[in-house]
Amino acid sequence: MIEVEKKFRLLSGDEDRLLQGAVFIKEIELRDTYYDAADRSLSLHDTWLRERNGGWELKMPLNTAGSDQRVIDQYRELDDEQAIATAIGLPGTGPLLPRLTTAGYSVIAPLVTIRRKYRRDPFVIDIDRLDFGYELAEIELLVADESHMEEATKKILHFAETCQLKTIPVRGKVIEYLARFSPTHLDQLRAAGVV
Ligand code: V4E
Repeated sequence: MIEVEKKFRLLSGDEDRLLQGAVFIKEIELRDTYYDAADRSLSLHDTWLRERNGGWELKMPLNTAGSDQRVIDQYRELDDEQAIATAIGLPGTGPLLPRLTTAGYSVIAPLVTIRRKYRRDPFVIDIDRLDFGYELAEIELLVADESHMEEATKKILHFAETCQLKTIPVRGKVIEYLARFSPTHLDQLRAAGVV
């Protein structure tokens, strides 16, 4: 199964409309620590390495379209430490963190998110609240394979429209963190066409 997902900013009244008839599933805390190489070579290739609640995850872009094509947020994800090390060209073996440190990687964004998860069939809706005062909704749909992704994207956008959500460009949580706390890094991402 592939998860097709799209993020939305929540303006006044949006959350109530989005969650009308939705069933609350659970609330979780996500502790994400994002890392990048000293030359920012991961993020400048729209590649994102994080430790989430103790496990490692790498997100790499599926399509190579520019940021103006960002209709849906689709990434390939790895969660095996050795597979991640191979993908980012990290030498050696063993646990990732000491190898990253040796290679000059450092933390670029520490994020704490409270995520509330709901089901409003056939969609799953995440409401994310960050510790630094940012809020996002994510609408997700599971599809069997890539041939259904376009149809799923249309369904998500249509559903969002019926909830009167604005499909304005949305900064993901990391991008918002960099905008507030590392503006020079954000400028580099803009110059590279990642944002
Ligand atoms: C993909 C990405 C980043 C990594 C974080 O991904 P995101 O989907 O925001 O995290 P989260 O916590 O919702 O993941 P989930 O729990 O669903 O696995 S950081 C930046 N990006 C891409 C990106 C971009 N290139 N440009 C803009 C404006 N926003 C985001």
